[in-house]
Amino acid sequence: MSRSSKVSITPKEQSKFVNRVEGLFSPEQFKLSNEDREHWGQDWTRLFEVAPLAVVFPNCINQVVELVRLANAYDYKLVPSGGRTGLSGGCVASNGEVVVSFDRMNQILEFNPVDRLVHCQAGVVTAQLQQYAMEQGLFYPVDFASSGSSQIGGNIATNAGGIRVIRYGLTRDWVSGMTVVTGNGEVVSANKGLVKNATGYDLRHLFVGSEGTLGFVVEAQMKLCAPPELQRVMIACVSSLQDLLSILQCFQKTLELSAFEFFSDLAMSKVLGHRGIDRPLSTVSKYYALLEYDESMTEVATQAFSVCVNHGWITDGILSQSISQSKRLWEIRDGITESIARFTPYKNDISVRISEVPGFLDDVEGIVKDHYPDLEVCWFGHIGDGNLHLNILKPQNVGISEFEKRCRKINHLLFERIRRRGGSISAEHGVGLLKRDFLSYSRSQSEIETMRAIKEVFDRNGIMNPGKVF
Ligand code: 2HG
Ligand code: ZN
Repeated sequence: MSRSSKVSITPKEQSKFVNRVEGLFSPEQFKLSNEDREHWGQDWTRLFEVAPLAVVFPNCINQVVELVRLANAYDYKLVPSGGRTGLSGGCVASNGEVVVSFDRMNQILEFNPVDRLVHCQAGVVTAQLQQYAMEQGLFYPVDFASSGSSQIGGNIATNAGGIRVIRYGLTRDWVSGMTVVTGNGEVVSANKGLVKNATGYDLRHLFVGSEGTLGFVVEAQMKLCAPPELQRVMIACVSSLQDLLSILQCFQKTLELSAFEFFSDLAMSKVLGHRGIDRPLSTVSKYYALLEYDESMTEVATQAFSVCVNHGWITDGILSQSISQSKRLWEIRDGITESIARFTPYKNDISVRISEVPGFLDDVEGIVKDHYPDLEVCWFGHIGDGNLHLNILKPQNVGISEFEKRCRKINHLLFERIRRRGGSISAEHGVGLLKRDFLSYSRSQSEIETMRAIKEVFDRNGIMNPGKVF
């Protein structure tokens, strides 16, 4: 287990569970070993104890329904498990829960070229959908570093964002319909792929981002769009965080960006070291911005680049000349999470309105200087969406609990600033376990009570991913 667990799972409890599921699932559809429970019972966070009772692999909607019924009857708590690439403990099972893995519900069921809709099971991997879209001459634009493992069900459950939100929006914008098995064991088909549907509450949007606390997404109809033209990638050297928004505005005046990302030199150095790659440009800068746009806009982009240089906002830069060079430049941004994973980072995934970004970066910079002077702090994020990822790296000689305690203390200061600016304590990773105790910084008491009331409607016995979000 990644952290020694206080919850002990006895073989007796496990065999009782096996007796109850035996008629519903074949023996290869559940796993009980320590190794398997550890593997499927956690996400990419390494801060929590992992102690599920068992892991179950349903292969159809009916089996999910049966499992939910069984859980209601015997008070088993269920934790969904997709690609397990989450970063807030949203699918960590630390309390004897049954993990429900969607690995075997990984089929693309149907494609309708007129509707441009792909009907798929929850366990379809993001890259699989992207590849399938390409084979149809179309495009699935939601993309992130974890697209090779993350699953559509998990993306929906967390309303995953990623690197192209600035142009294409979030997962929410690409879900045209979905089927959910609620905590009460009912099968809900929300919206059914309609473009227009004005028949009351759109339950689809309630399930998006609900982190499996209301029900488990089992199928979805995902929209595709026309592919963009070839993209160009630029990395620009930026000396001050405050200049980032000026650069963004300058480029956006004349062209549409597909991505506007930033990262610090520390973030870049970690990737270069971890992957053994060379610096893309000789100039060393405190920060870098990565911009992506249509190739036909190269001249316009070069003009915007010159304007930024003249203002002193950009000091140097590199522009990709080929597809492979674009990939190499993206590799630096995409490789950050993986490269810092061994430092057990404490993650902050925070956001404000774009217009608030400069003041907000000032706030965060001040807090980091005052409270983390002795720690490595890795800055990066989707600053074009107002979303900052702040990773505090754990020094080797400090224990996880002590480190976490310290980070949580400082969270209060950080989150108070976010509250004052009307921002969010979780922009895209979700609340999960990591941000649960801080929810009130972003949501009012009455909002939280409303969410609890909604949970009761769909999950009257509280069996779906309990302890997550609130
Ligand atoms: C990204 O933008 C992901 O790469 C992960 O949201 C961010 O590791 C993180 O903090
Ligand atoms: Zn991100």
